[in-house]
Amino acid sequence: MTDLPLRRIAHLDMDAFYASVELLRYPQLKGLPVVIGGGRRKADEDLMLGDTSRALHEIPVAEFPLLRDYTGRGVITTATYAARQFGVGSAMGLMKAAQLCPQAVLLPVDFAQYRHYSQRFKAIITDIAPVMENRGVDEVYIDFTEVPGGQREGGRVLARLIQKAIFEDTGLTCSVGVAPNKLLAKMASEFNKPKGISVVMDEDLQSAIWPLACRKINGIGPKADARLQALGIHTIGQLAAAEPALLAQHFGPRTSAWLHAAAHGRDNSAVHTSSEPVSMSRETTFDRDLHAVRDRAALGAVFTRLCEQVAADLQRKGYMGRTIGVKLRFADFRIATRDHTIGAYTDQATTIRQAAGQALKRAPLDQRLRLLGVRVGGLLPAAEAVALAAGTRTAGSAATQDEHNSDAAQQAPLFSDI
Ligand code: DCP
Ligand code: MG
Repeated sequence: MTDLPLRRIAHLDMDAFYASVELLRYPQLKGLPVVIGGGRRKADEDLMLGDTSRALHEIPVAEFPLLRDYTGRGVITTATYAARQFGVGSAMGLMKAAQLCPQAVLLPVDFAQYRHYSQRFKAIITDIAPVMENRGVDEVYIDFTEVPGGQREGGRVLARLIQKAIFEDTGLTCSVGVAPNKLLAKMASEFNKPKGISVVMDEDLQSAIWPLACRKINGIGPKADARLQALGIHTIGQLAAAEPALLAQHFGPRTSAWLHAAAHGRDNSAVHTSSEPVSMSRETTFDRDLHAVRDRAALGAVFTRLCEQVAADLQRKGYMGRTIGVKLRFADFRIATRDHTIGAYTDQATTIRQAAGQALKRAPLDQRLRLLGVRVGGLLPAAEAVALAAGTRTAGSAATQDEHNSDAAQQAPLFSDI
């Protein structure tokens, strides 16, 4: 008899996502109360353009716009954990928040930036665990069941690996819940935020899930919750114990059956991989470990072929991308990834090869390599990418490209230089 692997489903949610992305640009704001909301205002323009000779991370904290100076009807999209201590959070009006935490720094939303990081962290996940369902800009479900290591410590080991890979590549943190299904995983990812991992097994239902409010079940909104409360049902445990006939009377046969199953932690829904690819990649494991300098001709040829294959994949499927990444696995099984973002979307092998070479220059190459991979991320359907280029190609993006291309400081001749 063969034992089927336990179904292990993860829900991963980024911590204070928009705010954390802003802190990558403005690390001087780390630890401070920061809220993100509203469009760009004059104060934000002044901040960015105040002194063009200095980098964003050099802007003194004292120059940032504060919540106390805000007037208008904008709402908070998110707040750093330091700001949440004052009771401010998502969906609250900025003026109301200003009363609770006037000293918070207020930054405008920059969706393009959040989308970029969203694609990036998702590409890292699918590199490690390919069955991933997109749930929005900052959350995904991942099927750990068949992934090597996905069963270890109930999924904790793989969750830790993914957290680490995302942090090393982006500087962003996330929280992960691993459970027998999506329903429980979604609840579990909140248990230890931020930077948390929570593992829930079937036998934890009573202790970990039943004390929670019914609202924690994804699918029970404020209206259903109010009706449950009216019946004296506040916790998931109470919902589990409720008479099915009573629930059916108030919610109808379908919903009541679902409520009953959910309260017992039952959910069979599949992890749906998205139809829109986040990235495309090709990789090769070598027959014997290769050295970046001594085997550079062989490695250079493989590298070029991988770029050609990814380019062909992109062209065949009709996508273009602008974040070109390399993945290395060393003789000791460590993995390193490096990205290089170029000014314009591409599906061309030579452009990919050039950018991948730049990414590779920043990777440690002192050890023998077992595996080499090339990835193109930040994908758009080719038609959209072309339209975007026609409409918005600016001096700015051309400059970015030049800057990157002139950055070819040569050291030891590595295969990236071939
Ligand atoms: N968001 C928004 N408006 C809301 C809620 C969220 O614009 N009412 C945006 C901003 C968040 C992002 O979506 O950064 C992700 O939402 P989350 O609920 O996951 O919140 P955070 O990631 O900010 O914080 P947490 O650490 O609690 O997940
Ligand atoms: Mg989040």
